[in-house]
Amino acid sequence: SSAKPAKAAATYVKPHAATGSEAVVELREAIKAKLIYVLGKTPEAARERDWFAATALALRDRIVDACYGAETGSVPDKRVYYLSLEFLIGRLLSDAMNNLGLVEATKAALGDLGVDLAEVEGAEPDAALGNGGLGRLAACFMESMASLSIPAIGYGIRYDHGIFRQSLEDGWQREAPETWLAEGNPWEFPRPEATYKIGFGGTVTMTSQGDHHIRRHWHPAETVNAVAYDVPIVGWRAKHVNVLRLWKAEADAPVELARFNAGDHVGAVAGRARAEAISRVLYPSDSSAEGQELRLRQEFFFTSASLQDLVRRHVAERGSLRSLPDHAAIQLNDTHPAIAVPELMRILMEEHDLTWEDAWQITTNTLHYTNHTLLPEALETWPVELMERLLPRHMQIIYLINWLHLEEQNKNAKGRGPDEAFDISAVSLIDESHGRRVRMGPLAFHGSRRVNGVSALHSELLKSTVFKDLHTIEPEKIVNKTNGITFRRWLHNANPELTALAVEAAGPDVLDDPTLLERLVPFADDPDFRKRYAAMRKTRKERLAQVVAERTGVIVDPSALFDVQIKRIHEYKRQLLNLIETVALYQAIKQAPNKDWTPRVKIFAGKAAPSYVQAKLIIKLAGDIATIVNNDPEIGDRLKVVFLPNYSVSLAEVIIPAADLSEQISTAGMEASGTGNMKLALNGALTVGTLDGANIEIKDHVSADNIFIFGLDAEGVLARVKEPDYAAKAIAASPRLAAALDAIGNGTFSPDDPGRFAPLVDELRHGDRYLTTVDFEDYWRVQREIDAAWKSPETWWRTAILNTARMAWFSSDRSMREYAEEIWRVKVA
Ligand code: NBG
Repeated sequence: SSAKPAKAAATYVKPHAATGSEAVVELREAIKAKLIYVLGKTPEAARERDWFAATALALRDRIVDACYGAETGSVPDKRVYYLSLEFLIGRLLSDAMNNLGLVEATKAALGDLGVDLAEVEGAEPDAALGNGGLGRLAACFMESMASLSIPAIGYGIRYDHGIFRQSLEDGWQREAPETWLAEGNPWEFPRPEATYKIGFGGTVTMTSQGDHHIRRHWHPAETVNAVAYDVPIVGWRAKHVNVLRLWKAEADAPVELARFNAGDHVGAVAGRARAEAISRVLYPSDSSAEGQELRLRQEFFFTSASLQDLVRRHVAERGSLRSLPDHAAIQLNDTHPAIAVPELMRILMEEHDLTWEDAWQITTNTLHYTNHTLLPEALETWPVELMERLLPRHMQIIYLINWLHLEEQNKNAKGRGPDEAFDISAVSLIDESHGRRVRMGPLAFHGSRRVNGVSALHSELLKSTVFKDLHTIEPEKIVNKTNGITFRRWLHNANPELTALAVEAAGPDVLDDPTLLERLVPFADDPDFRKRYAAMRKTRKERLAQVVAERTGVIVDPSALFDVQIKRIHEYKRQLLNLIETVALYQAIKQAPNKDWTPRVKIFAGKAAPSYVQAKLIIKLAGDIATIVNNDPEIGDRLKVVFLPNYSVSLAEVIIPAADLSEQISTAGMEASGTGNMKLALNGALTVGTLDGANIEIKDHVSADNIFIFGLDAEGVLARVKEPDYAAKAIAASPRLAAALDAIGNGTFSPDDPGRFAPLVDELRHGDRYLTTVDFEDYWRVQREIDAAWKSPETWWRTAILNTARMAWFSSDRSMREYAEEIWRVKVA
């Protein structure tokens, strides 16, 4: 794992006689050659990190071969461009080996060299260029597009530092910079020839073109270079390779020589530092807009570079930009690249002489926008003043887009009935009520051909809440595209034991067509299969128990129910609900220690945004509860609580196959989709969840008998928040809840600082925006139902198998097919 210290000593032992097929021999020699000639190391001196780089380079050659094998030189009819500020791809070695069909060969080749593949895999740092679900979704989509042979380029930022490294210091989250590039990245190809100038600030001039035609031209005060780095993404069975193109920011002049020569050695590189800051760090906020100038610079930087790149490619291949919508579909992943609307307009008008009307028609037929949240604090808006200073030309274009849009609405208003009428300010792209701000969601909506939500419920809520009025104007624009996950990573690679069982029961074609997982359904009633499914889980739980012991020192019993909640820490995701239930359970066990309790291990992992005070306090609470509960001799193995630090894609790959229970307990209406819910259910964890996001569709697929649903639904939430004192009433009605809150609030878990958790408890008693108190009793009820279910293993494992068998629809291949057919109009073979 990435958290493991690199071993200084060589693990190399003298190679024994080579065995195996030609592929193994070839691969072995290739890896050795990379080690010696590219890395300049002898096998004796090589560390695991060196073996990793050598292996990656050898496999990358084969990916390149697959590239050229496929469609040499042919121009695809239509390309997809996926613009995302985040790509949480994690490690790439197992992906590459698996998709190239070289897992066994690589293992044998390294074995011949006396090197252990698992150790080499552990030496790869996670490419953690994302915060959570949004970034991981982009990574799953890239893999699926390659597997479906959809010609696509992903565009993002090559951050020097991805999501911060989380450690716990006395239970408090500490953040340290993440350094995935410290030893270089063997997967990437630097492309200095693909460099674009990105402007900021400056002025706009006008020139008259006769016929009262005025042309405007932007003269930026400052330019930064965007330099391309390409990471090839190989699809399943190496039939197709796509590229993830990440932009690095560089200064025009690395050093101002005149200043340097005048003795100002620091000032001479200040411009360089300012330019390079743009791709320095990933903003660590998930579900809240930071509103900082550097963030807007990042957004414009990568959007402009990507648009310039794809426009140049289109012109080279097709000549006229008028056909752009026929050959390019651009997907905006959330509003982070929404500045693409005015930037594409500017490029088309200023650099390619198109009229406003033509440019608008091309723009709005090429762009598409995915919304990923309804939380008001996460909806991006930028102060007009900042936009005018940083992007003066874009601000003018936005004003004109808005003016034309509002004119149109004023015209249409005359024909509208009273029930269709709306306040014109509701559809304006400029918010005038909180200081003047540009609303990026409405801008992306208005500039796109299609807008999608990420689960059925979420897409419906888009229509009735954030985009209610824009939806009335264009009722065809919003469509749903429920999220998915790539089964290659989250089943085949993360859980080879379960994959083997699936292949045995459903046949090897299940690797190509996950819908064949349905063939597992009859096996749910086969006692022998159930036993082996349970054994698979046991193996994975033993492995997780080992990791838990290594990283937290807590010893857990693999025969206990492993109950996991792994995701970003956020109040709406309600880790606090789970922790309050943990306290109530602890109190109940203490009151009746001799009752036949179902032994549980509650496992938490997730990062909090560094500025999110309540979320960090929730992490501390988990740690403090763990300390008391885990050390209480009266409790023993009946209950253990674990917070695993530094949650990451590779840690998820260890936890998910080991989970018995998946906590998906957000306040209904607030989790746009969730994707961890899909990974866990696919691996056979039973879900305890609210009717929120994709949980609803998971329930529809696995059937209501095979999932534990509790709490208010989205409508219920909307109704309840209108009732006065709903939290006080809920607490008064539940002595169990009241007692748990008292314990947390009075210092039972924080004797060193009894008032520590008052801010959490006070918020629940007096506000409770996330209805934690309201859902508590039903959550407690369903958890006891789960305790009882665990006691009948036949039913439990039957249910688990049915979950795996019925999750095929949540493959991101299905999502990508739907996008291709219904949004991008790209044919999929
Ligand atoms: C997140 C949602 C998740 C969803 C992912 C991927 C943001 C802004 N949104 O529910 O919270 O699964 O996006 O769509 O990160």
